[in-house]
Amino acid sequence: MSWTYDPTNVFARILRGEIPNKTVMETPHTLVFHDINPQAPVHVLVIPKGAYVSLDHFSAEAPEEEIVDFHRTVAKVCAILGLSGEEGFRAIANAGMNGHQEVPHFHLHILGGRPLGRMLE
Ligand code: D5M
Repeated sequence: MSWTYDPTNVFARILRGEIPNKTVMETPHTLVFHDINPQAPVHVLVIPKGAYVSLDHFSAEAPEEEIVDFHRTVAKVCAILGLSGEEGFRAIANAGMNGHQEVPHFHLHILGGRPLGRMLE
């Protein structure tokens, strides 16, 4: 499988500092910022700094250090944003056309702060 990364996508531009963002947390390999169009009281995006198109691209090709950093950052940001308790949260990674992915740089949506409803029947 090969993935073609478009370096003009909006998250690549955020990572290059060309577009502002509301950063929640940053590590050497990962950035977390508020979604510009929040769908819940808490809606952040977790992105790797590396050039990965989608979850499967990241999972297949990122070095283990980047994958571990990404997931540890998810845990830390959930704690920081008060999502780690019983109320919980939802994490979504859209991919490709069927997943209706709009920005072709892998990102994990983390939503919380309200009941999010049943997603799968
Ligand atoms: O979702 C892409 C998400 O990215 C969508 O929820 C809006 C968000 N977005 C787009 N541009 C920006 C900027 N500039 N800052 C913050 N958030 C942004 P997808 O999963 O690709 O459909």
